[in-house]
Amino acid sequence: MPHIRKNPSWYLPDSAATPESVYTNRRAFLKALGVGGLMLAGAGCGNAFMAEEDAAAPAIDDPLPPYETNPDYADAGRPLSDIEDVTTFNNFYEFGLRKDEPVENAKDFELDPYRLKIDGLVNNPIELDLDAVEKLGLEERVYRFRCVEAWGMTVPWLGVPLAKIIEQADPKPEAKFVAFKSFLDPDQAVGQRRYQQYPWPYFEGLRLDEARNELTLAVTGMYGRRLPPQSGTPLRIITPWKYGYKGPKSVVQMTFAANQPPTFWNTAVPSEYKFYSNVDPKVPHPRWSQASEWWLGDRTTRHPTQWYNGYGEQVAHLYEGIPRTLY
Ligand SMILES: Nc1nc2c(c(=O)[nH]1)N[C@H]1C(S)=C(S)[C@@H](COP(=O)(O)O)O[C@H]1N2
Ligand SMILES: [Mo]
Repeated sequence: MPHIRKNPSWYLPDSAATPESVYTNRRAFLKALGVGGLMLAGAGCGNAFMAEEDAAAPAIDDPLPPYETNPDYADAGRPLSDIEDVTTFNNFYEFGLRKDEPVENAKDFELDPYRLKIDGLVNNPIELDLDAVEKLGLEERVYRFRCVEAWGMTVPWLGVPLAKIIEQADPKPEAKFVAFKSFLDPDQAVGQRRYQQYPWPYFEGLRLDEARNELTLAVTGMYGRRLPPQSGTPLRIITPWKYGYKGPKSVVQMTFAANQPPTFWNTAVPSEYKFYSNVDPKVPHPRWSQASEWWLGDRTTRHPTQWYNGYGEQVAHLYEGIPRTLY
């Protein structure tokens, strides 16, 4: 593995887990008992569904299938962000509005069993568990990431090109867009209980050619491990040329459609968040400039923001003839 790093704060060895977190996490609980799901099933106290459920439940310390770093995206031209910063400074409104809340409030969050449901205008509606997604070809790519709030980071993601997932579902010719839906579970997500003004669950959308672009990733891990809860376990979408909110976390459904789908932030604050949301230093947010940004770990040094976050070579052709201010 090319990136060797110290374990981040969210990675607790079993011996360090508190009794409380052990008992609220079914997987860790089974581990503490020294039994895996397969053994349980084999011992006759499980059924096929249980065995399957266990196989689908992701945990941070579950082994990943073998993967390689994509040589085209091995180097993002700037230093990797510190994993500690990336996993303690988060936007995940389901778990609180402050940047330091998701790491705490999502600690025990899991989607178990996990299925990515793919439906709408497709010839082959399917549900994929995490193994099925990763079998399509997991790879590592280092991408620049830019939040609309003018901060950035640089992350070694592990993911599958979304185009490979789309191929499995075989969209019909009428399909021109794809809508994504995040999980809905107010019992686990304090923000979904507390902030009723938001139209939960989180939802986003892309044009089909954007979704199929070589850059678009269905991400299941980062820094050589699976995604921790606060980073969008078990699967999130990453489109590095767009502002971060275009990439929903903890995605459970993808629906192909003929028309442009509504989005969470455009629905909540239409005057500030448009559908395209391409990174563009020349198009200011109504309340602040987008000309520069700071990177996690150093709030005081400003860096010039690049059009399409520097990915114009891969995506500029998608927007020929569309005025930048529509972004
Ligand atoms: N479901 C969901 N997805 C989400 C968000 C969210 O609040 N809920 N926030 C978005 C925003 S604004 C950003 S910048 C990134 C933040 O990802 P990070 O916390 O891993 O940096 O997630 C995006 N995806
Ligand atoms: Mo963001």
